[in-house]
Amino acid sequence: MDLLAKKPLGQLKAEAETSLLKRSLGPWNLTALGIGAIIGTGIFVLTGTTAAVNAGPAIVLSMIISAIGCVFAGLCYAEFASMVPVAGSAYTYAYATMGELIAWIIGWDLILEYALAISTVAVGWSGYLVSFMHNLGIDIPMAWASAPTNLPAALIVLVVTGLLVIGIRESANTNTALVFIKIAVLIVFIVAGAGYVRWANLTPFVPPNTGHFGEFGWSGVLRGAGIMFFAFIGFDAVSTAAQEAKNPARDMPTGILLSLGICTVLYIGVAIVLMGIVPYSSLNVPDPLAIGIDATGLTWLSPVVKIAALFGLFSTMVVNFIGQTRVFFSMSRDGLLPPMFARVHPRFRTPHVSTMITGLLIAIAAGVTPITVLSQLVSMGTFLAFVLVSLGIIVLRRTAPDWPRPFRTPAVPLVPILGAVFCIAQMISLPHTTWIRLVVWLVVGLVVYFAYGRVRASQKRSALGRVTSAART
Ligand code: ALA
Repeated sequence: MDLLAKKPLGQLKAEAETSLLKRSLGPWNLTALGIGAIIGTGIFVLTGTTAAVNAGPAIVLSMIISAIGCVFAGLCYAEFASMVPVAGSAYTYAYATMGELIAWIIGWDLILEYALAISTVAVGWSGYLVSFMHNLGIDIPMAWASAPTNLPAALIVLVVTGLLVIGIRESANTNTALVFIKIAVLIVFIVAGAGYVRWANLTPFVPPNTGHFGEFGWSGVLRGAGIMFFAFIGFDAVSTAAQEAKNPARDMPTGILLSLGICTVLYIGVAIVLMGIVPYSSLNVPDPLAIGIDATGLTWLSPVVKIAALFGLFSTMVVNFIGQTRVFFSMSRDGLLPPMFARVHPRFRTPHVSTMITGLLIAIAAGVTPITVLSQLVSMGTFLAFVLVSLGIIVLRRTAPDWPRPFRTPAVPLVPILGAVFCIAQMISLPHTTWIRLVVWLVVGLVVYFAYGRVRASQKRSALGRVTSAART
């Protein structure tokens, strides 16, 4: 049946071998790529807003819950990435192993994960820009820098789009430099702020529930985990670069797990220090880390943190954008999206049409939507993709036991089950409105699939089949 049609392994290998992309990335480049995608608006903005509204100082526990779920899912991702080391992330793995419909759902979900994450990061960028300009004596009116007219957010997306069209992605070194800046600023924040932590700010560690689910208390901790999950999203972007990895079987799992581990340690450090420096209730602002630094009185550090945040968030957008265009490239090549998404510019060698269309939509979303709506929908969509990836590992151990697995997820089925359970628990903690938005998104996706992708993809498969059998005779 079409819905269960799988992409043949031979075709995947041929695509990997004929790829124009160079195999130049080692384990450190891949880890840097992961960190580049992970550290962003989550830690720079949501840590503060989520502590103020949902979890209080116990945001630290929220982060730990979220990180544990990510490690389980990351171990499953790593097995997939080593089995199917070609570009396209979870979408490609699913197409090779679980059939077209699940692949489509995951690919459609990844649009939420990557594209909408860029909008979210752009809103975070806008918050730090306003804050930095204030230091320079220029006050950008909030009416222009918040939904539904967040002009800096929309404009920065257009700048990133332009750079990607002309091919900024060539520079892995720039990414590595920006990653160092991001890591450095978080470490400086921890070290400089540690001396100003006051225990009074950290107690009560779990503020009492207000009577509403998700507003402090343990339900607040869980909802905090669901929201802070956004901060960890991105480690799977490593898997979109599988085709450029020198030794994907070994380096993909390393890149995924190491980037996740480094970010988790940094996040927990930042959260403890931030919660200790200022009362959590004062952090429902667009630039919480800056508020934390201002409270220490280290005036020289404040602009440094803001500039580093601006550069750091910029790089997060670039890396996620590249991930998005690669997923679109794979989906289009398979016939599930129109061919223009796989068109490559003759001179720039970038998927320029796909980049421009996506960039425009991302800019609009960034300009008109509040950060809470965006970030929660990104988390929700990504949770669903992670649940499918985790369960997929269990299914595949049964249906394709002989497929080579250079990296094996440990303790199957326990680890994938725990991955799915952690993700589902955090999904349940998110508000109903976010669920409704996810369902609407999925319904739109299914309409597109049944009206367009299913027919086109099956035509493409039979054309490929004819070519293959003609070649054999
Ligand atoms: N994890 C990324 C961020 O926090 C998406 O911005």
